Amino acid sequence: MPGCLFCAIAAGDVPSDRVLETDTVVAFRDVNPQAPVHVLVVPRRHVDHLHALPADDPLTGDLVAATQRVAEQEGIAATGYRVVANVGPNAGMSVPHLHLHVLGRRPMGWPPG
Ligand code: DGP
Repeated sequence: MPGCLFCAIAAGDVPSDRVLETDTVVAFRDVNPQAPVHVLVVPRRHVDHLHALPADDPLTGDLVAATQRVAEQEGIAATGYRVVANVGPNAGMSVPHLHLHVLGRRPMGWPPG
């Protein structure tokens, strides 16, 4: 989608610190990390947010698989990690392209802010 930051990152037109790429998904480090591991898992195809992704779309499974691979690669699968998908303004979504935050390597509080 023209003007979309994460479409541009997925296409390689904007640089990022990539940790994983597949045919359908890219994962890169968040520019403003909130934990020692903070990776964004992003579909190459533009989807506005999680609520706009049909549950039976194969991309749903691709995003889950990529998230699991990132956690394994980053060494946080055994100790635990958090996955966050902000959807819309009340959640504080700032980049309107579906992304999963994968956060780890520190204990986290609950409830989130
Ligand atoms: P959200 O608030 O859920 O929409 O999260 C957007 C995240 O994207 C936020 O944690 C900061 C990150 N971010 C914004 N711009 C860039 C960028 O240009 N590069 C990278 N790597 N991350 C970005």
